[in-house]
Amino acid sequence: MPNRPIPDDATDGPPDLAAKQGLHGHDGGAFNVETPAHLLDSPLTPAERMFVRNNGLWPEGLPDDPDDLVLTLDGHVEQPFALSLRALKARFETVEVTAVLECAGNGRGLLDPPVEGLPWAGGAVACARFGGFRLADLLRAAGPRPEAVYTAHHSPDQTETGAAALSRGLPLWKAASGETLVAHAMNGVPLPRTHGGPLRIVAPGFPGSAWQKWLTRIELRDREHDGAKMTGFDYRVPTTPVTPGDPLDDLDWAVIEDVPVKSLVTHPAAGARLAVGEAVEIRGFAWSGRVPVASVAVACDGTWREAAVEDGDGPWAWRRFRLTWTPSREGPATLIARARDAGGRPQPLGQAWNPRGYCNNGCQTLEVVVAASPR
Ligand SMILES: Nc1nc2c(c(=O)[nH]1)N[C@H]1C(S)=C(S)[C@@H](COP(=O)(O)O)O[C@H]1N2
Ligand SMILES: [Mo]
Repeated sequence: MPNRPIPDDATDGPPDLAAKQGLHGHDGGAFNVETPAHLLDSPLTPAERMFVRNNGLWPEGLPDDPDDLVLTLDGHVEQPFALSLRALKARFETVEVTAVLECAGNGRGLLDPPVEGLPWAGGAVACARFGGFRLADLLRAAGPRPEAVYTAHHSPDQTETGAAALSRGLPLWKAASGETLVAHAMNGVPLPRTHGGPLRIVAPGFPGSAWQKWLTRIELRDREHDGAKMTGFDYRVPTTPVTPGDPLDDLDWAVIEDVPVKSLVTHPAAGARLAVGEAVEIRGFAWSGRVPVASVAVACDGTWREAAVEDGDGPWAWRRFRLTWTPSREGPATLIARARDAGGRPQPLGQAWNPRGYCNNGCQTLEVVVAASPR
């Protein structure tokens, strides 16, 4: 399906696409939309406000009844199996994890010099409560052989030339971690088709590319997976610092297995009109990968102040930060949020440039306008 304007009825797309109102669409052959920051102002992002990242066309051939979906687990295992979602629900416990889903390319569009790839401005991020089976439980049932070190995830979505759109995997340590799910629910309802239903991988702390949608097969491998968008420069970063113009082939590239600390102001909105002497709550969310968020500071019109940071819904959820600011002078003003992780690493004040534009956690800069007196 070409990326046309978001349809206002569901006749030609997955049933929940119709609700994607207020999101910003990107050009290209696949359906990709992102969320303006002010629409992300709730601890759990509703499905209708969640960004969509498709590397290919919508999948075909998935069953109408999600419970009829068959998931195969094979490869380097003792007991391969193929079970319907109905049978999986009967056999495996469903647990819930609240986690941040962020495209590795989020913020790429802010890089200078620009790099190839979807120019996400910063809204390819969301936080939701996922329900599903622990991948660890499925793996235990299949019995990985000693040589198994990596999973490979397979789905029916294809590019326009008929190749697999994306087939990513996880190192076994992450696949077998308790937070990694094969999810069939989101925010208390069956996982919407738009977001990978009937089944998707949820890999908290890994970039969205690892969260395989429309999952039909998990294969255990004795080496790192080499499926679509796993090799070359895709979803990889150079292991050493790089400057624009460096020849890419000379660099050592590693799969992204963590995300750096980051924050987003969700209120006020960019361009909001504030007033001298009138207090405004500045709030948003901070998140990170393996190393937890420690603190958030916000520069309000040039002065840095610490925000209060609330606990998230578990270790993989984003954390609300708040700060009250009373503008004291008229004119344009800049708000900059800067989170720091428990290892003492702050978000860079500039950009985190790399050749493919992944994991740009540079501080968001928000312009507002302060008027002379209350409206
Ligand atoms: N099968 C499949 N899974 C996929 C993708 C895809 O194109 N095909 N895109 C990945 C990428 S790059 C991201 S960022 C997330 C986006 O998830 P969402 O569309 O639910 O927001 O899905 C991941 N899973
Ligand atoms: Mo992504």
